[in-house]
Amino acid sequence: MNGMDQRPAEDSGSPPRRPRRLTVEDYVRGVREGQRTVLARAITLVESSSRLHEAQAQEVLHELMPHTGQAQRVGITGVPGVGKSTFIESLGCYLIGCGRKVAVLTIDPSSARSGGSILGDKTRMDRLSREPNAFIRPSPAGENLGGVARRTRETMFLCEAAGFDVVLVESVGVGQSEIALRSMVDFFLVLLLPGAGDELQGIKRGILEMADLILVNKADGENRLRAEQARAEQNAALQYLQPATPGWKCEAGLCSALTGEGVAETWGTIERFYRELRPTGALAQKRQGQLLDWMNDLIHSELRRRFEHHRQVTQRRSAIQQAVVRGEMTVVRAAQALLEAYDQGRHSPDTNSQNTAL
Ligand SMILES: Nc1nc2c(ncn2[C@@H]2O[C@H](COP(=O)(O)OP(=O)(O)OP(=O)(O)O)[C@@H](O)[C@H]2O)c(=O)[nH]1
Ligand SMILES: [Mg+2]
Repeated sequence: MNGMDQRPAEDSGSPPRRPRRLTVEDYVRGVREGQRTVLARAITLVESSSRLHEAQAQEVLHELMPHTGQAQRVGITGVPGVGKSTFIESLGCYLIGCGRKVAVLTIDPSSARSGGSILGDKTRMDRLSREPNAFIRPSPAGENLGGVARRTRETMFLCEAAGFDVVLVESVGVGQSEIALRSMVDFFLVLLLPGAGDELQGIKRGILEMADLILVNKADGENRLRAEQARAEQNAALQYLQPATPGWKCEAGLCSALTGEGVAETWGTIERFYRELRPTGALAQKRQGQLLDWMNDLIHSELRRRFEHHRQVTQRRSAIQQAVVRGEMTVVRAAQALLEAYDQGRHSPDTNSQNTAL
């Protein structure tokens, strides 16, 4: 591949005009050649909710599929302000220094509303954003987490096809976004603040149980001692947890994203993860499981959507609900009646079941 070509994919003649529409072949070639403009446009295509774009996006992704999968996929989560972006800046620059090509993505379902994270990340990742071998793409806009996570996942595939060999994904660390993140990366890194208890950090036990590595960040200055205590506590608690990734033992370490201390060691741990899990097939198995889970999730959410919007269902729903709350109908019969209404009307032309939201 030709490295990261910065030139626009279109003719650069002036005066500026609307960019030429790209064909599937244009997208595939441009992405494979590492043309950043084409990569950015391919991501925009993937993020589009227009049916027409969606069909083209799926064609592009299909063509690029054989060229995906070679990157190390690392997810980074933690409460707001723990230092995720600063850590990614530090790790990203370290990796660039090692000759790697680094893509940075985010899952942030709130970004459409606040717009803040985009601005924030641009400044937090100032050094990295100026590196020619780095590519930073903020979270796609989207009203629901499922949609946002799916776009991030497809963007990851595009970046891999464009030759990025490390993909770092940041999640906002609130709500369910870290669970979505966990389902698309190989290695899941949870950052903690020194000194604060789990409750204070809004970290649910479940998140720590999903971690492949826990890092107490901001282990600098007067925080150092508290950070060491927090690490010891985490290591003690980890003794009783099942490994998140079979065959891998999660440990707690220290780092300072600000000074860069612990960043190289962290990457050493991640490299060891790949060294140990690739040959056993555990990594391949994890990725295959993620793909199938994703497919099943899409089917389930689409089936739910179709049911919820189904005309016969919406027509009968209110009466059936009333009957349930008044104790006139058992819950099982009510559910059966609504499912029958769905089945009966499924093939009538006026239902919207043909309009998939996938
Ligand atoms: N002392 C110290 N400060 C840090 C460290 N890492 C990050 N910070 C500071 O903590 C603040 C938040 O850092 P971010 O990197 O934006 O945190 P984040 O987790 O990405 O935050 P959100 O994206 O808002 O969830 C910034 O002011 C950083 O400078 C560290 O290792 N030590
Ligand atoms: Mg951030």
